[in-house]
Amino acid sequence: MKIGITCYPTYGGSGVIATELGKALAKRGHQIHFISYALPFRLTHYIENIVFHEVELSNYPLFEFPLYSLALASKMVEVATYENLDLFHVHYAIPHATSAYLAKQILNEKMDVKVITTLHGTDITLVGLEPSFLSLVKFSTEQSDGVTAVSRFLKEKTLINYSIEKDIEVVPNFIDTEIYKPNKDGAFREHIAPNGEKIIVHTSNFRQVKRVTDTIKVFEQVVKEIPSKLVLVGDGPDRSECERLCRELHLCDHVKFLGKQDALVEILNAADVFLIPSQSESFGLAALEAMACGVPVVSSSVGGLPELVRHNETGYIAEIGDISRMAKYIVDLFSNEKKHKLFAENSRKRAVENFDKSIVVPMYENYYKKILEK
Ligand code: GMT
Repeated sequence: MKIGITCYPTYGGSGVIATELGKALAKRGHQIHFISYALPFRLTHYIENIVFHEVELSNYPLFEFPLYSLALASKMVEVATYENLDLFHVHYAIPHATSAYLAKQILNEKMDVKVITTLHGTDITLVGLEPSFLSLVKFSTEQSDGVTAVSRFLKEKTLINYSIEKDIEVVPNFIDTEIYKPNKDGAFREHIAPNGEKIIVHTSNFRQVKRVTDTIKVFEQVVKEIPSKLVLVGDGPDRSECERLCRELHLCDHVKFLGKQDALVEILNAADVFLIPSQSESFGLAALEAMACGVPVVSSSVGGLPELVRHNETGYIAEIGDISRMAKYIVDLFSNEKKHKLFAENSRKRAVENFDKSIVVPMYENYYKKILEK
């Protein structure tokens, strides 16, 4: 198949999934054309069957605001025409599904290019619900030839919040469990916890929905019981507030802010627990990455997290903001080696058996076939 993939290239789980999907499909012989404003950050080297098309923005003085959605639609038309695309697969509805709709209409007389939209999270649960976007997201989703959502939760939210009557296919996030795998050889653990302390890791983009301050409040309770360290990976709007909170709680010696990091597998492998207390999380790719490395997850009970984390089997789930319960669960895991080992093994097993790319990529491939046959 000849597939145009559009995603946010520089940031976030939707871009990761889109890029890894494109790479996996290219290896399976499909022709992949990434169409975006920058090279997806996971496209680090040349891969046969992958071409990148940059959307260039005009800086004509009259356009005070960049016309990205329109420039993207134009580029989609160009790539579909000259590369003879079968379909556009767009990740994150805003504005990608709308640009794809426009491109499809423009191409309509010449060719029938199908549009598949993958809903990832805040495109539906947050940004899309803003009054200025709601009808646009509803329309663009309804007009897509196919729609996938990354969890049952997100599918239900889409159908209810936007009053949409449409078949939405649930295709979960996936991971390469050959790359994200247990490996306890790294030097990171000793560096962070030289006296054998336990390690809690959290990775996110430090937006409000991630409730990163909760990780610090949970840690404050854990460290009172068990010598431990908290490692925070990533950056974003709430980082300063988190650093301030650490100072206020006198935790600076125990909390390490690493900022954005590439060596995630090594960091995750040093973790004893991964903590994700989000306010909203349609799937939780970060938690899956940890599980694949054999790290039990303590999470909030929101969104798609309960579809990933098995309570009392691969980790624990608590209500949003229930700091004490999350701390209690972590202390429980830190003080019970046998249980920790079992949860770690269960986590790895669940990642391999349900969310490995060899299982999920064919789900997308089959869905493409189904939509193309329509
Ligand atoms: O929706 C977002 O906040 C952005 C998006 C992204 O690009 O990172 O994250 C969502 O998509 C990921 C990949 O499907 C999911 O694993 C995340 O759970 C989801 N984030 C939220 O729902 C907050």
